[in-house]
Amino acid sequence: PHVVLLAGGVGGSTFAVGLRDELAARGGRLTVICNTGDDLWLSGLRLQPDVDSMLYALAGVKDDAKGWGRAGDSQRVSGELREWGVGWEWFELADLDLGAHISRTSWLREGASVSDAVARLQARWPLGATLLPMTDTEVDTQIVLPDGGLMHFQEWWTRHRARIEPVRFENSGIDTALPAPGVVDAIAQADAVLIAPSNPIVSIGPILTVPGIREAVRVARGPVVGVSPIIGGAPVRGMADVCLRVAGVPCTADGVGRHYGARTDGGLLDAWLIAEEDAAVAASVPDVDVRVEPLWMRGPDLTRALAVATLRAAGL
Ligand code: GDP
Ligand code: FO1
Ligand code: CA
Repeated sequence: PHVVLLAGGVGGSTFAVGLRDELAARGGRLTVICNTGDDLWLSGLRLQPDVDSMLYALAGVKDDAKGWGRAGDSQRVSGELREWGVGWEWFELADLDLGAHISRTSWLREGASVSDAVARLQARWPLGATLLPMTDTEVDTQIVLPDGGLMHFQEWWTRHRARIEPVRFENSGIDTALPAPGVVDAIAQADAVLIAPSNPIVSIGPILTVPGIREAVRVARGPVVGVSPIIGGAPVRGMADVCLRVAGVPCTADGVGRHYGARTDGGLLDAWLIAEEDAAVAASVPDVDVRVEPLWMRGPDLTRALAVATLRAAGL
């Protein structure tokens, strides 16, 4: 089967590896549509945190302890940058990772599209999956501050650890952005469309806001199945609790399920996977096949089992 996954960085890429392995064992195919809302310009370089997390995870070179960046990376260059006051002092730009940023930026400056750059980055490794950015347009996520000012999502998270309460999130220019080449076709032709256990607001939110993508998922031929990133009423890691509060969505597994909504009722989901911890309190999501499965991705075996359960919910 051909499966499409909508995903962000840390949670999304962990799930993607298990899914890729399971599909490979079945002779299937995976296309990952990745959030680019986290992307930013820093020190003259274009960074794509979620794309890079996905790339490194699928390539098997991710730092699994951190959940992002390259395994065994070093900090020689950033020590030099710090001496000159270049970059954000709180933001890690490690040496091997910088190789990707410099390569990407040089391709973009030569006129390549974001899709071209993502294709060239992944051509280095046999990922066993096709990685597509959601759009080629720059739609970097900003938080709107109480005084009306803007701050890039990465600064809000990595510097302030989400302790400033945003008024809302904004992706300037997204209303006129187009889905990246191949995105809509992949969704339309997939045997299943899966929504990773990723941040619903700042990872999956921007993907679905690119004009045409939500509609493509709604009318997709295959079933649409989501996995809750919320377990026991809390995010496993990250700041999804703050993001959900800002968006007015309850930080519960069924709250997120209702936020995505039933496909039969103008929403996206045919099935929704929640954890045992949430089964008792989950008021269920109307018109969605809500299934209780182990959602903790603690190690490759559990992650693979979650991929199997998700495919099963999609009838595969
Ligand atoms: P980010 O872009 O790096 O923030 O990563 P994602 O948006 O792809 O994923 C972040 C979400 O992954 C968080 O909301 C976590 O709750 C969720 N997450 C992390 N580990 C797990 C896990 O083991 N199981 C589930 N169900 N969700 C997880
Ligand atoms: N996360 C941090 O918490 N601190 C960092 O200094 C940091 C640097 C960084 C550099 C490149 C990259 O691709 C990712 C990086 N991340 C860092 C991870 C990333 O900012 C976030 O975990 C996710 O984007 C949250 O959605
Ligand atoms: Ca992210």
